Amino acid sequence: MNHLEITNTPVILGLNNYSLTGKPIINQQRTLKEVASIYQDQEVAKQFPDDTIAYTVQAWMPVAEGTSGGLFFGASTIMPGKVGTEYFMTKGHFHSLGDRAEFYWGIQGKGMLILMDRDRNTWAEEVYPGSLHYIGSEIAHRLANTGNENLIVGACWPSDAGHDYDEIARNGFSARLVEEDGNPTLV
Ligand code: PAN
Ligand code: ZN
Repeated sequence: MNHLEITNTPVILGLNNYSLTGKPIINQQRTLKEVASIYQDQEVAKQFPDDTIAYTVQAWMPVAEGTSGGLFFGASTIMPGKVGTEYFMTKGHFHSLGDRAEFYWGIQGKGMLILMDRDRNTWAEEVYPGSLHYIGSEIAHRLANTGNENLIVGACWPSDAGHDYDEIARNGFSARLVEEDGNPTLV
């Protein structure tokens, strides 16, 4: 940047659909098949068509992953749907630097933020447009779409947080969010 120069930000957030445009933007897509192993009924998950998208993530990473002191900004879209009684959801993770926190906020649709501490206590917060969620140190987090439209959730996290997917891949969360009598319930 030159002294006294007035510039344009390289990334724009569409306030109607919360999509990011500009550079550099990362676009991630997870098919249901790819994440089938997170569901109780993996066989049912594997039977969905190859092109069924479970969720997408857009992110602006202005600095290299792992940089200390920076921030990343993202928006996740979880599609509506269920595998048996279990709602479409993200893989979920602890941060690799476990003490790195994160903000989530609801933008569109409805869902649950499922949280688990290192002692494997699991609880959830309702997500809806305007709900704001502080995910503290050493807390695993996962989003589930409990509605029938796309669930869109914003996120902001430290650039050195990293993602530890292994722990959840190995041991899962200690509870699952399923529909029981028409209501989302942790079991
Ligand atoms: C989010 C998540 C996003 C996708 O940006 O990465 O919702 O979920 P998974 O990473 O668990 O598949 C975040 O929490 N970043 O730290
Ligand atoms: Zn995270």
